Amino acid sequence: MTSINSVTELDVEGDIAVLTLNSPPVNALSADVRDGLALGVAQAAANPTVRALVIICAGKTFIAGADIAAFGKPPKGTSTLETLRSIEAARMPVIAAIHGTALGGGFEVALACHYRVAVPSAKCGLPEVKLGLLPGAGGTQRLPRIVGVENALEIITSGQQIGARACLEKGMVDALVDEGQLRQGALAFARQVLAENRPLKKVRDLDDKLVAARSKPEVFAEFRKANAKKFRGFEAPESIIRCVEAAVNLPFDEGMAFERSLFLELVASSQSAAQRYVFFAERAVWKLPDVPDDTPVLPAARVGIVGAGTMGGGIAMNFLNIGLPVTIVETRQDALDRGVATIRRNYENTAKRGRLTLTDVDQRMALLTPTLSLDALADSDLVIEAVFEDMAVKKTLFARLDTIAKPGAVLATNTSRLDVNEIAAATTRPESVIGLHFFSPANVMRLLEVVRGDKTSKPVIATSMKLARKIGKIAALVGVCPGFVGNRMLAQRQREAQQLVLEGAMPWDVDRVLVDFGFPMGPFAMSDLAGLDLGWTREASTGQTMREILCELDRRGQKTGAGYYDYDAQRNATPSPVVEKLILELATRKGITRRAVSDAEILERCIYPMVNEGAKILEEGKAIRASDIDIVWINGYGWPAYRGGPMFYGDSLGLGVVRDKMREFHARLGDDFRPSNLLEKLANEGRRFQDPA
Ligand code: 3H9
Repeated sequence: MTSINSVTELDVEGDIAVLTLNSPPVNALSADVRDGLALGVAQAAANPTVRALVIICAGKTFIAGADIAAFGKPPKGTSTLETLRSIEAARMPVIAAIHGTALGGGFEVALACHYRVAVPSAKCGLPEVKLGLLPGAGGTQRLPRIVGVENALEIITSGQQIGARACLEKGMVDALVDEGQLRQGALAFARQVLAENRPLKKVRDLDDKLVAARSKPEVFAEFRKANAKKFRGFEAPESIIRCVEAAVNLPFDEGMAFERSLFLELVASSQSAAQRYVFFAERAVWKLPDVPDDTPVLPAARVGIVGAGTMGGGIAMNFLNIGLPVTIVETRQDALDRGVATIRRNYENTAKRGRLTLTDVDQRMALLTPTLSLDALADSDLVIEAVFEDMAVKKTLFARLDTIAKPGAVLATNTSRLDVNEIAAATTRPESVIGLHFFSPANVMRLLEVVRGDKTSKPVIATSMKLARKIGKIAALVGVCPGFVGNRMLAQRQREAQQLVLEGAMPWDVDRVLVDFGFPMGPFAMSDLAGLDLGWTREASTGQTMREILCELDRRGQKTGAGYYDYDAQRNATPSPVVEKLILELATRKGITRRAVSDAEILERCIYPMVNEGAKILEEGKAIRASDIDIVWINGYGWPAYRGGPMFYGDSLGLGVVRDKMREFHARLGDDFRPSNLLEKLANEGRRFQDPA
């Protein structure tokens, strides 16, 4: 065994050399790893007895890609492209031996090898698109030469990880070897290559899979059209498509140069900076400064849910999906039956789309116990309340749960805005009470706000976070305040959207500006979708807001065919002249002289107060870090990932810019716009939310 450098070793078995990389946690392509690879290949080639080389990784995975933290820093060591060139040009067959995940630059290393073998549990993919990048080490040029243009476009623009068996079918790996026997399997494969005198298979020389697209250039136009909605706003997918076009139309080296130039553009883009930030933010949320990793967790094998409405049913599905038994309680048989039927229908729809078998559906439904008796929750480890948003109702329920639930059970409320401390105080065990704020539809939306009360115990927090991860959510731990993080900031945007409409904009102006910014939907279209009458009653209606006026006219949103917009039978929206007239009347009644409101003002008025509110949330310690707030907004409210979340957006504008605009609005429009202390402080110091405190 020879040590090549601090992260690579070379050893020789007979006439085959094995180069082992060992750079935890994921063997990312750091300067040391690249140097080690290039030197190792050279050293193996210089040994006259060596006739083949296996590249393998220690630890839990093959190379998981470029070192994401190193982008934008001065380059060091052998470049990735030089490293790959040295592998491909080696005098003997080089075989990549893959376990774990060969991703991005890691899979590109494997593609530069002459052969690839993998264990069945391995996965390969080019996920750069998720970082606002494209595969910049030949992935866009080599992959289409193996899997064809249509497959390559799909794989690279989705960034999906592909299981080893599917990789074998597509030709992305050449052979599977037994699980746990990667080294031996790769060595046996190498011996076979030598025995059969197989050629050095260089992917760059393949052409047959490209020919079809050369005579059918419309493939690209069709792909763009089919994915226009999915790619809207993102820069990387279009660059990827152009690179794959280049693979088809240019000689390999020119295609590589083209890929390089587009890759460098993306690395320097604000979108990629934002998406790389989000990558680390998604991992930071799990790190809780005062709840260390070794905090004991409580059992969570049996789940109880109170309320079989849309929320309760959706929440139940999360646990059924991972095989946990769920007892679901309602007060009336018809409501219970309806809830259970909805869960079954949701699963059956998934089965119709081929993503579950009917046996899976039956297995999941068999785990569900519907009941009208709260007492049935006596053996639940975790009880989640998903009943009507009413403090008195919730307190009564928690007082009862206190007498029913077993000692140590976690008692969670799914409230989206009520005081978790007050709910906890209705029990004799506030340390067991926590908020688990799921977003609707709860079986689909990735975000979970985990709301810690003043007395919530650390094991209860640790258990909730762990369970969140298990059901595939991304969780942010937040503190108790009205609306928590997400809805508290949303209230700022909603208030301004309403106000702007009275001052001079129309709902469709506000929606257009926010959709152009990157949200999937504007606030008024969103309200129409959710239903304007949520929480509205005719008796309490005062006719003083647009929402009340519309509800009084039975314009309650999409479901009634009219809300802020008019809807046709297919629910296509058009701006409503009726609403326009009502807005003008309301403004007159309120003594507001309408004026032209610019798109820039709409954006600033809707977004900057959110950034300011986020700063208050941080100041009050209701979120652990700015990036947790960004995670909430990206995963719960459709904030475009390529803008990194509201706090990152504030940082990228410059907090001085946000603060100055808030001051200007404050002077003109009043106290809602007073810059927070933290915003003032960071702006004065020229610092950012994301800088360490
Ligand atoms: C690229 O390759 C560009 C090339 O085309 C062009 C080159 C010229 N870099 O996720 P985990 C850290 S772009 C740096 O919790 P898991 C991660 O932050 C790259 N750090 O584990 C975490 O650190 P900490 C394309 C990385 O088991 C720790 O490793 N590749 C990188 O759930 C564990 O990570 C990708 O986009 C990295 N590349 O999942 C793959 N990867 O403990 C990105 C991870 O301090 N990585 N870390 O929080 C992944 O998808 C997952 O990490 C992986 C493991 C599936 C590998």
